[in-house]
Amino acid sequence: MLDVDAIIKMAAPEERIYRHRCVEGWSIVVPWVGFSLRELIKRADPLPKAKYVEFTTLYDPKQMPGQRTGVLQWPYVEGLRMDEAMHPLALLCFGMYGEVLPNQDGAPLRIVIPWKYGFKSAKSIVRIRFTSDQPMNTWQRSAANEYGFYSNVNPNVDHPRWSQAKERRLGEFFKRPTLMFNGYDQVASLYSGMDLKKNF
Ligand SMILES: Nc1nc2c(c(=O)[nH]1)N[C@H]1C(S)=C(S)[C@@H](COP(=O)(O)O)O[C@H]1N2
Ligand SMILES: [Mo]
Repeated sequence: MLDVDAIIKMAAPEERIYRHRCVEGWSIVVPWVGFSLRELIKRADPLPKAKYVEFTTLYDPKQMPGQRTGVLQWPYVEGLRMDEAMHPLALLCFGMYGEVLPNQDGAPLRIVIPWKYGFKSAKSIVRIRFTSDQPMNTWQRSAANEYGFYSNVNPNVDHPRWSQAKERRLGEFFKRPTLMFNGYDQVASLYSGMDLKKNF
């Protein structure tokens, strides 16, 4: 067990300006505050059999009215493959716009995975666990044919109910083209040899 105050002191905070692309077709550019998730993982020193990281988030229907409904199975859970979580772009985040993270954006601690659809960027994390099997993330559990485990931003793989080729940047009128890996080509080697149409 590690206190959140101890976690955020593990490395120097950095401001990282990332594109954010929601699976539903909107996007935004956000200045986050945090440091690479790998800093925390290195401290935790996982066993070699740890192949994935699972993030469980806060279940508190008193504070979070959406959780009083059955739209999803709560708590919201997300997961990453270990090499994805160890990629320097994967951010452990506790602030935005130079301020402490607001509750609605995932206080006190969230992850930001800029090359994946926004739902992979779990907010208000209360538990991090290493696993040898691929974790079942909440959206995949709810509709596995629509939301995969990887969910890398990919303009060539449409959602079954809408195209992913374009996106609307909040505040803009015309749509702009969506970029492979949301423009973060640095991560491409994580997926070399994988069929990204199958592993969507
Ligand atoms: N715990 C939790 N994390 C979550 C979600 C959620 O419903 N619960 N929604 C996801 C989705 S779909 C998106 S697009 C981003 C939105 O982040 P923001 O609220 O900071 O804009 O959070 C993601 N993380
Ligand atoms: Mo989203």
